[in-house]
Amino acid sequence: MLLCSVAFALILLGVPGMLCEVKDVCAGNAGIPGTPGSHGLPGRDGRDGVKGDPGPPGPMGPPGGMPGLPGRDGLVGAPGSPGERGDKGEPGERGLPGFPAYLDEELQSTLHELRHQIRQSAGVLSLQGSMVTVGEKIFSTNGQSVNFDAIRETCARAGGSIAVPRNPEENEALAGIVKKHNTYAYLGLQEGSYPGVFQYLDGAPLNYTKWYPGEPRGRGKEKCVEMYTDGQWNDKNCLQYRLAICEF
Ligand code: MMA
Ligand code: CA
Repeated sequence: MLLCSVAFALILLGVPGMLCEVKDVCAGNAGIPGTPGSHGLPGRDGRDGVKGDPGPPGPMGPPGGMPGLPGRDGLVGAPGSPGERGDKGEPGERGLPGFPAYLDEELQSTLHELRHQIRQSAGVLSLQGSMVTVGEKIFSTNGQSVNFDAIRETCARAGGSIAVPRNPEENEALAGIVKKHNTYAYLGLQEGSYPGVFQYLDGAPLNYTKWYPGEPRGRGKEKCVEMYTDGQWNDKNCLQYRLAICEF
């Protein structure tokens, strides 16, 4: 139809060589497609896309501005080590008079019990012969024989000191122990700075002696004193094994 219309128009325009009768319209083959036209104008902006992720932090800015205010106080620290002991204070005022001890029933019954227990202990020890009481003094032996220094050590450990008779009664009591063990004992005496002059271990001079006739005759060579089984004394070197008797 379009072709016919074009041909008809050409006839009407009187184009030479193009003679066609209206009845005999012919249809040719399609021509080669033309070249693409030029780009059209840019379209309008599309709608906004969805919001993107936040970007990375930016670099630190240059220093500037005034320093900030100080922060709050920190937590309390651990306690320090104790200081040195101070000087002793003045004694306090004297307190009111106390309750009289004889009216304190609990105290009295404790004392009664202690006296009873001490009496029992002393009784058992004296029956064993391991304790001899003379006046305020108690002599006791462990039955062992050792040298002078070892006896002093043993007695000191026990809270006493090596036995030494200070009067005839004490000498007799000690002699009884020596005789019973049939072993000489060292006494708590020693030779002082002058040969033949003996003293108590604290350096005090003797106020009682019971030397065997002719003793002491070690003349500086025998600095200790032993008791024979008859209770008499002999100066002797300190390295013999002698019965350990202590006094308390
Ligand atoms: C021993 C010794 C002395 C003591 C005399 C007594 C020989 O020495 O025990 O101390 O004086 O005997 O004869
Ligand atoms: Ca002697």
